[in-house]
Amino acid sequence: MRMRERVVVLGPPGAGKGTQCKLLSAARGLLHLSTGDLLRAEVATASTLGEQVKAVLNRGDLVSDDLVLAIVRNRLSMHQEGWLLDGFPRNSSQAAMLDDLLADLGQPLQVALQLQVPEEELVARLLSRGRSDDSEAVVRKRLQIYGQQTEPINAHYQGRGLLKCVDGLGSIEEVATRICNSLEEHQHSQETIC
Ligand code: B4P
Repeated sequence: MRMRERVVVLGPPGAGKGTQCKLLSAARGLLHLSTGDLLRAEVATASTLGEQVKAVLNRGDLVSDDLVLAIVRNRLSMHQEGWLLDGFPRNSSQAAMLDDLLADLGQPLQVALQLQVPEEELVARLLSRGRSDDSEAVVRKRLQIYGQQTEPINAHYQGRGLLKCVDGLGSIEEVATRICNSLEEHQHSQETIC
């Protein structure tokens, strides 16, 4: 059962999605699919596409839906076991595309985990991370885009009874424990309903 967990991890930039997905994928044997990591890997190849992606990341904008969907479709169609989607979907059109893709693949989503962290803590974490797209102006812009485009998709999952909110403040280990408890609780409630 565990090997087939299919989870979307949501939350603002700096909430710790990447940090927690790495731990969770190792602990539960799940594929960790981070659209941010895959985009940064494309930038590292210095291809023409990579140069275009780099300019978008450095502005703090979102990369085009079609490009991100192509990346996700390619990876998920090769992987029938459990997975964690980290950083996707990022807006309502990506959420609708993901619904269609998962219906096509016969891999229904089981849970959407939302990591919650106050804005000033997010800014502090991202500025101390020091990635090339983490200047204060870019971080503020990413948070603004998150509020406008990404946060509204929580309602998409809440309406289907799939949203679980987890407090992302505290040590990395404390947050990881909360996430595991939340997944177990969700799984138990689904089994009870079935
Ligand atoms: P992502 O790579 O998804 O990264 P993120 O949102 O910046 O950070 P994350 O939440 O993963 O935080 P992390 O664990 O690193 O996105 C980067 C860019 O890629 C986007 O801005 C966008 O341009 C593009 N992109 C990605 N997906 C896209 C999509 N679907 N569509 C279009 N564009 C897309 O943690 C942050 C820091 O906090 C780290 O330094 C970490 O060590 C620290 N930290 C983590 N947990 C902590 C804790 N509990 N306490 C203290 N510090 C903690």
